Amino acid sequence: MKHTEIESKWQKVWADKQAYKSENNSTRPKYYALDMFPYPSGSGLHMGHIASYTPTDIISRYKRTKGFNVLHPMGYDAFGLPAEQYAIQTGVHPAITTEKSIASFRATLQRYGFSFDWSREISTCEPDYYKWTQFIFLKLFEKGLAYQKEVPVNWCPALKTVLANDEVIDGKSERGGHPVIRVPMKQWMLKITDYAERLLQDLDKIDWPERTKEAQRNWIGKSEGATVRFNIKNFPEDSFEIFTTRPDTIFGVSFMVLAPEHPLVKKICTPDQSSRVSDYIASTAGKSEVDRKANTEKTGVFTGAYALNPVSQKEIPIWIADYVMMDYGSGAIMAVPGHDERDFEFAQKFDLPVVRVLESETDLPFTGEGKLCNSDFLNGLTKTDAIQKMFTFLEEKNLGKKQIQYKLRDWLFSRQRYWGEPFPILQTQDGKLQAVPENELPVLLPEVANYEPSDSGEAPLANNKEWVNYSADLKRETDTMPGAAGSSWYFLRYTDPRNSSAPFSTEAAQYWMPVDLYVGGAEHTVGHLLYSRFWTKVLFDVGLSPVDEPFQKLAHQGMILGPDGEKMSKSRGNVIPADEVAKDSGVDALRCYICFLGPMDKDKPWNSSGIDGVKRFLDRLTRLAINETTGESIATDSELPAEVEKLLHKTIKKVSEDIEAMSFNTCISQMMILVNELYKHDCKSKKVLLPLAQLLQPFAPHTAEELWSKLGGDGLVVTAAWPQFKPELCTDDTVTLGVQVNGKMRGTIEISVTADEAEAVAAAMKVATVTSALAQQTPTKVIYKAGKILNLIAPAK
Ligand code: ANZ
Repeated sequence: MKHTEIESKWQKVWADKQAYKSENNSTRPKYYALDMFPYPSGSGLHMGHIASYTPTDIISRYKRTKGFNVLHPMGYDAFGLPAEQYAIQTGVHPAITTEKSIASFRATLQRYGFSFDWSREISTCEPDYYKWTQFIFLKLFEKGLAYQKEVPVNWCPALKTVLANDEVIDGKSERGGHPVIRVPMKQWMLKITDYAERLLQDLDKIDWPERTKEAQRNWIGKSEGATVRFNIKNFPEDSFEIFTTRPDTIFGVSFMVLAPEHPLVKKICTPDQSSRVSDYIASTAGKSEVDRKANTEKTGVFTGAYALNPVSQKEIPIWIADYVMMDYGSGAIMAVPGHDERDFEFAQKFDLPVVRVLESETDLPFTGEGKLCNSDFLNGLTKTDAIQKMFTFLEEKNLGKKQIQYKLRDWLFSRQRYWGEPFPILQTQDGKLQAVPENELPVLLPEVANYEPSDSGEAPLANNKEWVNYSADLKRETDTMPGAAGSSWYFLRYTDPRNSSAPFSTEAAQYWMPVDLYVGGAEHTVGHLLYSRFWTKVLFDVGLSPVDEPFQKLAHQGMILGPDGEKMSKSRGNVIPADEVAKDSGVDALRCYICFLGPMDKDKPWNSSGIDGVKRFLDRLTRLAINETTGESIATDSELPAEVEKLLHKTIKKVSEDIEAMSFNTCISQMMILVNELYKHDCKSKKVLLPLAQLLQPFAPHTAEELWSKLGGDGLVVTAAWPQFKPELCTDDTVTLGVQVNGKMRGTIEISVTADEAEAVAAAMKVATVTSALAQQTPTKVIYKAGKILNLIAPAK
């Protein structure tokens, strides 16, 4: 039979028998294997999807046969920009485009035979799903974790929407690469910063790739330092705080820098500096955060005002510069050009004094460890001791205090777009916000005549006046939620996807959570993977989620590159269409080949001839069991040759262990070795072919099921209990044994672990170094322990 026929035949059987259905009320141990659900785009499923969904599918299939109740769901992250962009261009409602894409994705995923429990399929754009996204938003709102604020946002004029920091890459929008500028706008924000410390600490509880944890740690960016208050000369009423991680360097401060947006700037700036200051503020206003942080030439202007160093009482000029950010620390710094690179560059450019306060062999700026100098009571102390001493000093003198700072910003949560969840929020005429009553959820996404957002940033929903006017004195919020809203809790919904009275039941979540294995791209590290952790913690705090970490184990799949070793892209013309490969060689060959390419987490180039090798392996195995022309079984019931039996058990052991370790390429090669051995012995016995079909099942389920049924296996191979290996058959056949003569090592022999004494001695007598040590004598005594030691005793001559 052709592979396409075999595939559809078994897919139908699996579906009819609900072979992959997971049960909510089960006494079996559970296993939850999750894929990052796809965005159903018009361009369909590609190699990257298959490469990402194959590992979890292998593990799910394996765990099922190991007796686990496996939850392996699939759904669609269905709100988002592309469907909306398409709607703007064509007038087709995003719901229609999305539905079409979903239908095509579903059909493709089913054609690939992934073992999803389709009864749990969800889509974030369906009202019965986003009702609960809105419900969770209201929980955040009630807890004060969702608030509106006028903030400088990343505004993308081309897309006419604001973007979150993780959606902006090098000053350009992640989608489309359009320029992004900073403008102040009233936005919904989520207080993820309240959770910074827990998000950081709890990384220690989860089994994630170290580099991903480290990237989250850096994004959260915890700094321990101090705030220090500086008075301003001639402004006895005013003072300002700075944040520093290096209070030890306070004697090295030679100027102060305020962020251009700092509220004191206009007040303290002297008349003669006023126009320069205003010009500078105007020139930096539109600059993106990324540009301001970029290591370009420093800019800034003097305000004309002076601060007083609270420790030395020296007068220090106050400057403004855009390398100081308003939304970090206090929006102001004490500049220590001797020991900070940015301050040093600034001092060089504007000819400001550079003072050394730490000893070093090298020139300034020096940012390493050293002893303090030119620093009065700190002189001679190490940096660490000096920092501690300053903490105490500042607190005692009431000049400052210890402070912990995080780089993490609150999550910008509104979009001026159409295709997203409406906020369940009403506004009174005097601007007060209130929740839509819970029994009115979902707030359905209304129809609008025009999907296009306006240049002023007003969202398309504002066009539907009837919808906006909730009542005579209440108006609806017209922004929508960002794409990451629906994906921040979908893993919880899968546990109880048809619940209509709650986002999920506590019992269901209690049973299934946390996710045991989550596989997806590392590009989501500081977006989705952080947001999901945050929402789970909030849901935990309000008593809805039983866990405060959603994903116990995370793995990233590497990219499958084009045959040229470059990322597959249409413009490079190196795209290998998964569909065509599946059509030509079969889904199973494609799955196995993806595994065979190399370690799952590595990027690896596609090799077009390699797929044929894997296909040959599957065909060769099939030919051992099934007559190609008649389709009948040709397998025998004969006993296995000892070598074959041993290799079978070794293969069971290795495949079991390697699947657990997600080392799939080595599983495939081990099975190839076994098949070669079967050909060598012309062995077609069911005693090896049946368990081999079982081992193959997670990787090549259709081929395995066909083999299993032709060989007369019981029930379905996808649910048959995983084969056991006999440990005693898995030991190595031969060992290298040291041969001693009168207790002295004289040589080595390769010998079977079970060889008896006579065999061992005979082998030793063939080793020249041994016979010469014996000086042609026959040993009078032999000490032999199989696999361990051989000592030949002969009277000394
Ligand atoms: C004096 C100093 C001396 C500093 C020195 C560093 C080295 P992290 O580790 O990233 O937290 N800083 C504080 N607030 C800032 C802001 N809003 N914009 C830009 N820079 C700011 O960095 C903390 C250091 O970054 C602080 O410590 C401050 O410079 C600067 F030898 O204070 B430091």
